[in-house]
Amino acid sequence: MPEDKPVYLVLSALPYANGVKHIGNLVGSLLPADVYARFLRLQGADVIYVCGTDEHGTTIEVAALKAGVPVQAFADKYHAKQKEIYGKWGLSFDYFGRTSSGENHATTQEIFKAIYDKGYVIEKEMQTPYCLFDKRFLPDRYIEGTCPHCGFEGARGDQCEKCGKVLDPIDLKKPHCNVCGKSEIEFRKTKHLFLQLQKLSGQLKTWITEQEQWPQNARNFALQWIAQGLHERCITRDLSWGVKVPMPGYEDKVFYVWFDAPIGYVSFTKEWARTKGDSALWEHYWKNRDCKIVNVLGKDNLAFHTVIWPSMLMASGYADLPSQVKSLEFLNLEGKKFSTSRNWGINSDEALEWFPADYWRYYLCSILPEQGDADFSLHELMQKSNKDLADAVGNLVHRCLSFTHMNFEGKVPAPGELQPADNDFWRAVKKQVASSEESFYAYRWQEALREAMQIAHESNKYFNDGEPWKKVKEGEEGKRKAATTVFMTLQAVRSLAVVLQPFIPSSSQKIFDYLKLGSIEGSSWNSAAEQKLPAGHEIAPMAEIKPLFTKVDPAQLAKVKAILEARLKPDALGKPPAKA
Ligand code: B3M
Ligand code: ZN
Repeated sequence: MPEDKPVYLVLSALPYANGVKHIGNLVGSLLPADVYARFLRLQGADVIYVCGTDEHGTTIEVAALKAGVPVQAFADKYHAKQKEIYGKWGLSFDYFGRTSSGENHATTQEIFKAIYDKGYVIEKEMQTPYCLFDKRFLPDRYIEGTCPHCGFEGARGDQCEKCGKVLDPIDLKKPHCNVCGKSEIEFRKTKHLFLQLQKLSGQLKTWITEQEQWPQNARNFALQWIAQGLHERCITRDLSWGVKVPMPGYEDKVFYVWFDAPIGYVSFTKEWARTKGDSALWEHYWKNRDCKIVNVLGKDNLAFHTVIWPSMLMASGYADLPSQVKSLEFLNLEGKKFSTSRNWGINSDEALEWFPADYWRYYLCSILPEQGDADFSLHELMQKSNKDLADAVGNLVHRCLSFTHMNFEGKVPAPGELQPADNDFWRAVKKQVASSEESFYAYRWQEALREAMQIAHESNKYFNDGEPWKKVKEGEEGKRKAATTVFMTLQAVRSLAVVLQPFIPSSSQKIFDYLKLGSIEGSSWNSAAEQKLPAGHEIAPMAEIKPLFTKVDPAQLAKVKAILEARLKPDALGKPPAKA
């Protein structure tokens, strides 16, 4: 690999293999990570995008229990299913692994030993909830109760889903067993292992303070938590499904899911390296000061990515710390929070039955919750698909290409002498290519999309103002002017395809097909600022040039809305759902 390429490792939070994920989950990590990875590839960076399913922990166990399926079979099913769905969304993973892999088990034990040997782990007796009815310990999701911080009634033993605070089961008010539903719980003493976060407090604080490139919410969250005082965190559980603890006396325990899950990032990179026939290649991303490790995740996962995982890396010295923790806020659906328990959401598989992936990708990126929570509205999805995709992009491409067929035999015409308006136009295109790039590197990806889309607006305006359909009828001079307008617009169409590729990859590829330019993945971002189509270049035959997007109609929308509302359950707090 050439030395001078910038090196990136893009990681999106690992979705639990507990079912099919809803689009709120996608927009919070998988999709933005994909967009960034695609952008970096166009930049010519040495980048890999790594993800996989998070398969341990009581989230999966409880879901499997409720489905009446053995947990291994359950995880197999949803790993495969999710992988298939993400393929349809156009998520371009270089590797999509599973935390239940042998590699992840081995790497987790290795990292644990390193942390242990360096003196950051202690063994303590701990009061652990035990269900007298089921005769079993109740770690994490097996116990639920009221959050002591925000009062949310469905808080789990390890974390409150609502306020994001990390919890211990003993903190829960009014706890009940999630298997039998009873409150016959007593706390029993057992031995557990604890990571001594407090020992790393100073080092963490210094490091986080230096991370000025992190989003505000990530940095503030971490610094506030440290300021409140870090305590040791239990890293083992009384379960059998998970990574075994390599210590005598721990035969009946496994590591806490959040201990082995982030280690999956490393293990998957190792597994990817092996598929490349070079098992040491993982170190090029994980033990390389020049590599930027970019984590993309929802704000509910901040605690683990800003403090706990970095502290595991610091304590073990096993691999480099992340450079960026790009945290996304939440997505609401029609004004209400996505909720699996209330059945309020759009699943990633059904979404694609309703509209093509690029419509979702475009709309979701256009409201990417970077600065605060975003509201997903079906009406707005329709409006943006119709106005931005169908009108601005689709029409531009179709008009310009069919005009090329009708007047220039399907070939890029040779331009006449450029006029100030033509030069201004190209300057504007170049400016948008540059500002979109700048927004990408500043981690403002919603803005990057807006900047890229601006090329479509500029191009439509330029084409309209040029009135080539009139000019062609105005003799030789007019025809030359029309040729210039078409030449320039075709260049801009190509540029537009490139800068939109991270967001709507399959539509961008179609534009390249129409322009007979081959695979768009082989092009570069920088080429979007250049006029790459030579005069005389032949485009695809008119019969192959189909409209890129079809308009979403209100009836179709109403159907989707009815489906969603029909299955909404009363919310967990017992209140009937508000009418949308
Ligand atoms: N599976 C939580 C989630 O899906 C968890 C993320 C793990 S990232 C290492 O929201
Ligand atoms: Zn019970």
